[in-house]
Amino acid sequence: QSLIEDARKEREAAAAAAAAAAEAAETNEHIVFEEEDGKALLNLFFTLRSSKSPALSRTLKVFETFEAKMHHLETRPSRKPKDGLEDLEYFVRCEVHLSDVSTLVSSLKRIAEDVRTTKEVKFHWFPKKIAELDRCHHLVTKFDPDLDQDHPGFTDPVYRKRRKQIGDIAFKYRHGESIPRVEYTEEEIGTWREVYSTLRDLYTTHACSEYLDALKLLEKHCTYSPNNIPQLEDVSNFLKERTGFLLRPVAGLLSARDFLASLAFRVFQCTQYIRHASAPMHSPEPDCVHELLGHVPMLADKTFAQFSQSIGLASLGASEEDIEKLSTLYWFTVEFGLCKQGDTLKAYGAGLLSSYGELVHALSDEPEIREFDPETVAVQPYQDQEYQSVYFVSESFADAKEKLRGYSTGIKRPFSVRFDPFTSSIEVLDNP
Ligand code: HBI
Ligand code: NLE
Ligand code: FE
Repeated sequence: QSLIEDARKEREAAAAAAAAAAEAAETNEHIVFEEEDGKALLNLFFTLRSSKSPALSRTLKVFETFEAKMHHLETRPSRKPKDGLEDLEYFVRCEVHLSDVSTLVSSLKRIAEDVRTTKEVKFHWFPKKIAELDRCHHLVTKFDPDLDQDHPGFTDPVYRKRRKQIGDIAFKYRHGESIPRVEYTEEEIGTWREVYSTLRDLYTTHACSEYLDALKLLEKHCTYSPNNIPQLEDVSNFLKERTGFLLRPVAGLLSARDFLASLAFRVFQCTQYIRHASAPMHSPEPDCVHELLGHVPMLADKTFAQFSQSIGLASLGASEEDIEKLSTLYWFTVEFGLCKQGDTLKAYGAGLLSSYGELVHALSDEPEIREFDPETVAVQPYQDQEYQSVYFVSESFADAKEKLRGYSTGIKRPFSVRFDPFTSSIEVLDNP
């Protein structure tokens, strides 16, 4: 238990250091980030003791500091006076930057008593320029070899150290830089070789034709082979020429919001470490095998690239509920999708194409197979530990793309977005 606690502290310290570094980098950056953030509507209830003057002016100073836009301020004598003094109860409704909410509330707690709050998110911040993806770095701790006792690397200190080392590349990375190369060890290349050779044999019968075409090109032009783990920088340059997609390194699982936002810019967030040598055939978390063998060949297909970007664009500034639905759609298409080819079923989902075990399972007669329909898929429950029990089939990527377009127009947002490929930025149009 204390091991977990230590690991957690270490990770928090690393995250704080990374945030500080990011801030320092931001001020030196030639691209100036606009001071922008999502907005929250905050309801605050608190009591100011009259024995503690000048409590009111100090309180107002807090609101001023955080540039809170006051919508309402109301006060009344407290109904439970203490020490015979007339305390005042306050109700404030104001609009503040989403990222300031917790600091504002804790500042207020130092002055006022009985502080109670409720919050409504007005809208979520989202990146408008490709360089702002540097701010989409919120990791979720799931399947973490430092924290999860079931992770095959949990009891392997060498593996955990290696993960930190490779993760550091991602923490330090900024948009526009070339992706540092990793010199993989013999053991790591051994893991890659095992997965690559087993999967390579299966692809002929199990992978869709778009995938097979792209894999051939990657083998010819991009150092894909059983004996070499391709470098993200080389693969990124390859994809850039094919579909304009870029890769950027990431240290692990990102929040769904941040992950999907990058797709809007045709940027794919890629892990650079490899799965533990003891579990080559299936990993519940992404690793470079999953990114390079699962995602990359599909991202080289024009229609699939458009499909991926559309999910990203639909996610920008969306509500929590819509992000959840889009994540689920992403899960059952980009990760675990099947498609028809002639009269056979083939895999195009990256989670299938990078897992020998699940690829065979998905195309056996065990799982349930249903037709892809965005409305139903968006609310289909799923788990991310084991093989899926249901998969969805699309007629083609063009068909899936059209259906998704229909679904996306039903998502309610107070604005619409358009990607400008000349500047790699998002134009926001306010809806009347
Ligand atoms: N983060 N690094 C990374 N890779 C993923 O594939 C990924 C992610 N975060 C969320 C996510 N996938 C999906 O669960 C969807 O929610 C988008
Ligand atoms: N299960 C996949 C694999 O083993 O490669 C990874 C899935 C990541 C969502
Ligand atoms: Fe993935």
